[in-house]
Amino acid sequence: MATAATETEEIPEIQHEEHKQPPHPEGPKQKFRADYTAPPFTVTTVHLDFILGEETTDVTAKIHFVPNYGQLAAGAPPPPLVLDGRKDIKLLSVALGGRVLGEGEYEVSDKHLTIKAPPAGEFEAVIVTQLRPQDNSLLEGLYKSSGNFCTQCEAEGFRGITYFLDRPDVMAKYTTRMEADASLYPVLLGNGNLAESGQMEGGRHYAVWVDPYPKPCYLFALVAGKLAMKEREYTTGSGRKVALRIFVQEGNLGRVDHALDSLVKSMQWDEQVYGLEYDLDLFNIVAVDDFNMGAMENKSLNIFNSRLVLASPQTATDLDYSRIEGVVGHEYFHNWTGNRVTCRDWFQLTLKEGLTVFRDQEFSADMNSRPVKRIEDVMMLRSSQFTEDAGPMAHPIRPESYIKMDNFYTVTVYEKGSEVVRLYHTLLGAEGFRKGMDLYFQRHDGHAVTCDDFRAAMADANGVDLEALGRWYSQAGTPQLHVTTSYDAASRTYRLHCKQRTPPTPGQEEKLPVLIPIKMGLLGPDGSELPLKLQGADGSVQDLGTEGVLRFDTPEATFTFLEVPAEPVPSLLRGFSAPVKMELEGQSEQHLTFLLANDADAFNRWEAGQRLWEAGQRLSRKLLLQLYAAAAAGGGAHSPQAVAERCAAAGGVPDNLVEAFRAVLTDPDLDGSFKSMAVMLPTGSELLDAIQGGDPPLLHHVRTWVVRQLAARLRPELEQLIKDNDDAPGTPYVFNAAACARRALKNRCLTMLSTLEEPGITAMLLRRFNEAANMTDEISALSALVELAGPERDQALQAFYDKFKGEPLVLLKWLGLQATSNAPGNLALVKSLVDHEAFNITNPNNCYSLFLGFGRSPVNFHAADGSGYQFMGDAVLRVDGINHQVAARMVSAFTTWRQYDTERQAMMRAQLERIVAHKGLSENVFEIASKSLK
Ligand code: B3K
Ligand code: ZN
Repeated sequence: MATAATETEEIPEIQHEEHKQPPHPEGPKQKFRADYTAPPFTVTTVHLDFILGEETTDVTAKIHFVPNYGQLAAGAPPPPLVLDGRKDIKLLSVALGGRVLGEGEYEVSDKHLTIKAPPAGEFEAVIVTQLRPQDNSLLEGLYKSSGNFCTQCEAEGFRGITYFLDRPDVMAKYTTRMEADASLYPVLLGNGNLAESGQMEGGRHYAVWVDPYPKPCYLFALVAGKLAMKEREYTTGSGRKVALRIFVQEGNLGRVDHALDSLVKSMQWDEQVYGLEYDLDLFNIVAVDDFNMGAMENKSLNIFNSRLVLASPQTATDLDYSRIEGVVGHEYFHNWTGNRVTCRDWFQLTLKEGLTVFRDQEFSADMNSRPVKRIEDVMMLRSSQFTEDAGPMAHPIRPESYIKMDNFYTVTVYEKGSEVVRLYHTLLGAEGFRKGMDLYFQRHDGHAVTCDDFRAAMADANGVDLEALGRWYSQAGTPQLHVTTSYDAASRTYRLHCKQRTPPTPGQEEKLPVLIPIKMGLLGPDGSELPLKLQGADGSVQDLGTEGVLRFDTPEATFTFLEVPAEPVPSLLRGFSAPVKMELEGQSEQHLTFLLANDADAFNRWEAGQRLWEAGQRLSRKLLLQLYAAAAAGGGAHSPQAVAERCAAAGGVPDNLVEAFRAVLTDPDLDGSFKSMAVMLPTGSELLDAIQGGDPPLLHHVRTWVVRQLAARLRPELEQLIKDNDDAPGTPYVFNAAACARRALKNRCLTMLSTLEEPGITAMLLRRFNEAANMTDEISALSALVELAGPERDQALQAFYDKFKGEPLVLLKWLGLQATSNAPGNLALVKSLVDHEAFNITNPNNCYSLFLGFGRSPVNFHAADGSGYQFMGDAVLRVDGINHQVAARMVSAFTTWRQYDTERQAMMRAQLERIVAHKGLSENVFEIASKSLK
């Protein structure tokens, strides 16, 4: 690779569209939500004709334009028609009203086709473009995956197919004709219904698909290839028969049943809960190996990353099974929340994504264990979204600006967006929420709308004012809720004093209070729920029953409850009723134990357990930080041995911490999934939050040492739990909450024991690895072995590779495990994997497993000599030359650079600067890297 110096140029400034004249007219530009204007033209129909070929693919787009620019002044010509495009598409011709335009009548640039003088009134344009899908490594627009043609158009990929008004508020009816070689591409799929198909001369064939529903171009899709199919029939509540078809590569047909089952369950659930039926006779899912993200909800032709379709007990883990169920549901639910009602502009993305994540979370909760699902979602929110909200990329769920929209498919827009939808549900109740949804569809079916329209539908359907929820859409940052309580025995009055504050985030120094619905109850001394008599501002008394939702929307407020017979134990923020960080002052260990035993709300029972455990965790965190300080104070080499000696000299692990772990592990009333989560030490990133200028490898060694001490002292309990949760030989794999809990707990115990690095335990792991009856157990044993030095590690990795050589999805796990390993000097292995026959740098899943996996290794990514950073910086630039979206995700490994010690900060910063200065950098990577540096 050439040196940075020869490849650099001045760091370009971000240009503000319409706000500043850019030096490079088509360079990186910020787009602002406030600048939205309706399109000057709309489109009613689009006829696309694809001649799919091995060298080139020609696309003829017949587009019917309708003026939307309003009344023209007398004699004034219509405005120019500016269509979006991409530099890798070749314009062959453009005709208006049947007349081919001459060169002076239009202009083509890297990003646009401008028709200078369109006719007044409606007109038809015929645009012919030529594409080379086989060279399209961006995987946006039309491209090839495993020899098959497929598309990805959200957010702005359609402009890579033809010149168009590529924005979601332009909705049209599409007809797609495609022709291709019949033996290479026997399956031809499009949106809507198959209207016609037939054979042609020269061994070619064609198909015409007609989609009766108007849609934005980001929902357009096409697939042509050699695919096997499995079908099931579904009958909707009103009697419509729908063919459900999943298309996969030949040989994978035996692995689609779980996805098909999940689809049927999703369809039934949407009918039961929202009264929403599917609206066509056909629903297709196609699995492709090369895909930038998880899946895409194209109208009636969902395209999925194959890792979210294919599952068998031998190749997929419990986590894979549960993700497939959730994502199949998510994409199906988009048919109404996203497709029938879509977004006016991309700033409104959370309108469809936040709402659809909420719907898929509720679906999974109904299919499995509701409390466990809620706990998992909240854990994820706290670990990823709260971090994003506190870092340089913090943005509101409805962002105010972006350079590349693809960078805003974030945990904030999706997961926090879902929490905001949940606020409506909490405030209005299930029935009120359903009324709101009904009105939303009644008003907006077939239209492209905004988050404000959603809020208005919810408010109007229920006759309530929901303006106060507006700030959740415009403010970034996680609100902090601080609660103190007081009880006056004489007047039998109980008060909750609440304060809120949202911390400043980049570009948003001042914050205003948000509406926080606090779902709550009060528990009497015997554990029963007390009646809630809330005093109003005017002195009136509101009877809330035994559970109420307090509306807290000011900087401070006091909620007063009357006729409270004795000081109660409060149960606040039930079900995690708002995405905030709550601190309840004076919440004692006794209160937590009492809530754990008595709270009527299952989530809060777990939360009490967590907080109780957090008391232990605080203890362990304190311990870890103390040991970290002791190990760091020694200076010099930070080898695992040196760290162990210093930690032992600093006092080791105290008995009360060991007892806290023992109590959780041996409690017969606790669920296995809960136990497996509860015995985990705080994560490295959580701990780094509490350390000024942390040293990740050192922290890792301290943490590993503590786990080893715990494993040694809890060995009998761990061994007993493994025995209790092991399946008898020959037990068939089932995917359900109980079976997953057994596997989760058993495997957690095995992982803890593996840190002892005893020959007997290592041999036992190797035996379990060899004899594993399902992928969940097999990969768990392999992960533990990969962290150990010695022949068993290499033996197991080789055996796994030999066994799954022909299984690209399973090899992703193999790549990921090795990349993430903290084995000393593992970078050399990772570098060799880049050149391994199993690794394919043009495949996004491969890059995510290898490069993002490597970025998760505290030891090797954060190596003191900067070699890990240099490797990742090189990899970002190399991948950016292939696929911008994948490279942008990789660069996020550097965005937390301010958390680390001075030397690491300087080295990570230098990589970000090198990346930003790289000539020919994509806008995607430029946006993330430059924003992280600010
Ligand atoms: N809507 C797609 C995501 C598209 C991402 C574009 N970069 C999947 C989903 O959320 O359902
Ligand atoms: Zn989605």
